[in-house]
Amino acid sequence: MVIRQILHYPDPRLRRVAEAVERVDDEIRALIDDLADTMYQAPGIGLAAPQINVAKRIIVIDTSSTKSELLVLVNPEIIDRQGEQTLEEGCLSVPGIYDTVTRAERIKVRALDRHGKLFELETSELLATCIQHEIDHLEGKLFVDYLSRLKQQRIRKKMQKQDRLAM
Ligand code: GNR
Ligand code: NI
Repeated sequence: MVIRQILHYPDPRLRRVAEAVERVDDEIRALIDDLADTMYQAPGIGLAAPQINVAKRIIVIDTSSTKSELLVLVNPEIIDRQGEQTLEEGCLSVPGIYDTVTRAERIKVRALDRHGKLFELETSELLATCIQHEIDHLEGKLFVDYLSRLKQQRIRKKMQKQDRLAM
């Protein structure tokens, strides 16, 4: 078990565009395990490598109620999107903040699994939103970017104060 530290908004390291994984080897699998351990411990339903300060295109997700269905996506790509849905989101990098975001309702995603095998997944509802939220992290994007400038300003101040007090 390796629990890694999760970066908090407005840390500029969350803004980097992550690099594609060239080969899914043991080192990448160890990183996937750390991501999963850190996600479950938080607890959260998803985590992207940039959130633990690793600029690689890797995400883990588990939206099951039993926390027993780990989904690993390496180099994920959304190849089809349909409709719109608005759900309330939170983010482990913006703790304590929740707000609604409108995203595609149904997506088809292509990715590599933990063995480097290509697979495709068609999904909707919370899992579709979560995958889009995590892929945004790989692009240096956060859910707060979809909120008004005023809300973003308030959130930034609140987070800076929280993290100052925590130090
Ligand atoms: O734990 C999380 N919950 C969540 C709820 C609604 C939409 C997206 C998410 S992802 C978030 C964990 C996280 O920050 N992943 O990047
Ligand atoms: Ni997040």
